[in-house]
Amino acid sequence: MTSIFRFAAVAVAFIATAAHAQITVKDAWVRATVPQQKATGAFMQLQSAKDTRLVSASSPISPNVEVHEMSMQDNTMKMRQVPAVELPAGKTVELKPGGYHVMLLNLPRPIKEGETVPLTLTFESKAGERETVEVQAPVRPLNSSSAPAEHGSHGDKAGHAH
Ligand SMILES: [Cu+2]
Repeated sequence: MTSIFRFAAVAVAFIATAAHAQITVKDAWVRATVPQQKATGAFMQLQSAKDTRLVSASSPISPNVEVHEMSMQDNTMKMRQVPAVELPAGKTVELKPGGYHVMLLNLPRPIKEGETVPLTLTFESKAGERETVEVQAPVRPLNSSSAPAEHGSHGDKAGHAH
């Protein structure tokens, strides 16, 4: 069962792989949002045959798309915009929850599981050559990640009753 499922997942990954010879995008996905949530992240694995860097991204579903990095600082998850994500030749760089991600901001509507989000990624080489890669990223549910579990309602309140 597991191997069949895995095979299906690989097939999807191949379809999602950009057709460009130099840069490969695998396993792209976007995290679903809940109503009122105006931003979400897109995640993927990037690999390039030559040194390059991811400098920007865009999507028809969001007027503001930024490249972000999340990191732990003083026990708090901090998120900031970065000018680029370096892609050393041949090395797989993962955009994942808790690390680099493509941030989709000011969403006009919720993004639901089962949708596909088109993304255009722009890469720039050291020589300043730009190229774009189109990706169709499926939307996955909110809880599908290896991100730290959110702290919900922990039963920390020990009662004072006897
Ligand atoms: Cu972000």
